[in-house]
Amino acid sequence: MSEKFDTSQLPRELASVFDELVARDPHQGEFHQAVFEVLSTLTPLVERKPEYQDLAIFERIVEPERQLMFRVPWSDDQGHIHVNRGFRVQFNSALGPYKGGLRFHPSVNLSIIKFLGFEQIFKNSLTGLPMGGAKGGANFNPKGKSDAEIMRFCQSFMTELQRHIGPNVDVPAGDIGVGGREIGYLFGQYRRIRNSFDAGVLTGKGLTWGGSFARTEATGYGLVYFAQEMLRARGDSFEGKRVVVSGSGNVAIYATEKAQQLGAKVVAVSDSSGFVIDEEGIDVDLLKDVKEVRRGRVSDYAAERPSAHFFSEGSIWEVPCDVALPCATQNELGLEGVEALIHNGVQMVAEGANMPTTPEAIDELRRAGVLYAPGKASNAGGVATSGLEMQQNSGRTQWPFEETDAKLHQIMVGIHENCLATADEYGVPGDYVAGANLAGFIKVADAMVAQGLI
Ligand code: NDP
Ligand code: 2IT
Repeated sequence: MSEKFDTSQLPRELASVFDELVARDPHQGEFHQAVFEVLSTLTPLVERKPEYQDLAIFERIVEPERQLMFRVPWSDDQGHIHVNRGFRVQFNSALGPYKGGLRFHPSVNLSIIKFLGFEQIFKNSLTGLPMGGAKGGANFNPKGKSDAEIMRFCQSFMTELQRHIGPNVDVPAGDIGVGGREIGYLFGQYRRIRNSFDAGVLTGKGLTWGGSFARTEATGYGLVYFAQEMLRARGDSFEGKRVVVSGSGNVAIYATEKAQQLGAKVVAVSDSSGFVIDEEGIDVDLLKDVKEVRRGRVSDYAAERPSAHFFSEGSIWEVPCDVALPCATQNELGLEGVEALIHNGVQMVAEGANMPTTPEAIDELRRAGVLYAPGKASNAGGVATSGLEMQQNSGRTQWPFEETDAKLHQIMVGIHENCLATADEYGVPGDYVAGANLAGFIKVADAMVAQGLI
């Protein structure tokens, strides 16, 4: 996979960092992709920040501080024993305790957890809150499992993970396949083993036991707040826009809700079995009931909504729209998808998922002049509100929804400004990718310089 990255476009110093990384871990394609994307925007730092090279900051920052892999044995409802592999990659703690989600999905492997952990470092830096970067999870498939099986899996996972986390050490949260139910089971087991109500050890908790208002909504709302700023910077708004949202999980549902509150019409959502077109606009209450309460499929939504049609063939990106919000998973939007979007006149692509757009597809968006927001900036609202949950836990308090949502909004406006100001400062005005990477990176790198060789 690494052959597809053209290191000749990097300065020699950064190319050698990348080549050595690929040689060390040749099979980690997703991780290579995430690192290459960041390095390819850092060229100006080679000259402007000679101390980074002298102190091997580039070499150090691409190597996780600690990588944990562990056995997760559990028994199903029939008493059969299964074994999964658990992961926690504690990538960088220069700015604060490690922080980042847990993903339960059959595709999870070390490459995916490393790419997510690497992205998380710079995303967390952009939020302005004191959080390092980490990610974890397991190659466990929650689909079709009973609540009791999910609970036993979470308990077994936490029995090992609890040795490695804590409110000042590492603070996991949700990601794909890990939502409020799983955080509940994980927190219960942590509390039991440690005999300690450390509310700040996990975020995304329930509202009566240390959770924050607006955390459930935060990633989707934050994405739309960021996209709204991009439109506003061009004298435009969401009013009257046709929007396509991929996925139908936590991020997709609340991106849909906020976009529609701002006057847009979301005409399509999806899951791994297909997509739904609803020309009346997605009925968010029905979607929440199908996905959050009944744990159903988007085909169930279509079956209950007269204006909706389900398609198991074709691509959601062929649905004409002004704004596309990929909110499912990595590399879900490739060159073909982007070509279809551009052909249909898309104005903006803003990422809710982590690394959903392939490098070729990003190049094509750039070539066509389509506004593009990279996930590490535009989906930072989730972890930012996790940071707000940690603040509330430290203060043994809980803020009202409106107050927390207003802070989230302010953070997203701030990230947008920071991306644009940094892009200007480095001579690439309007380039959100370079702005996000440079702003996120410099803060972490400067903290590493200040803290010495560790
Ligand atoms: P959920 O598990 O709630 O939903 C995931 C959605 O994406 C589902 O509709 C799922 O469909 C679909 N999906 C997942 N994997 C695939 C795949 N391989 N192919 C096709 N569809 C897929 O996860 P979230 O909404 O929390 O996460 C979505 C994305 O947003 C991820 O990239 C995550 O890393 C990112 N993110 C999440 C944050 C959060 O706070 N939750 C914060 C920032 C980013 P199906 O049910 O069929 O699998
Ligand atoms: O990718 C992400 O930023 C998340 N899954 C949220 C992490 C968190 O700690 O809230």
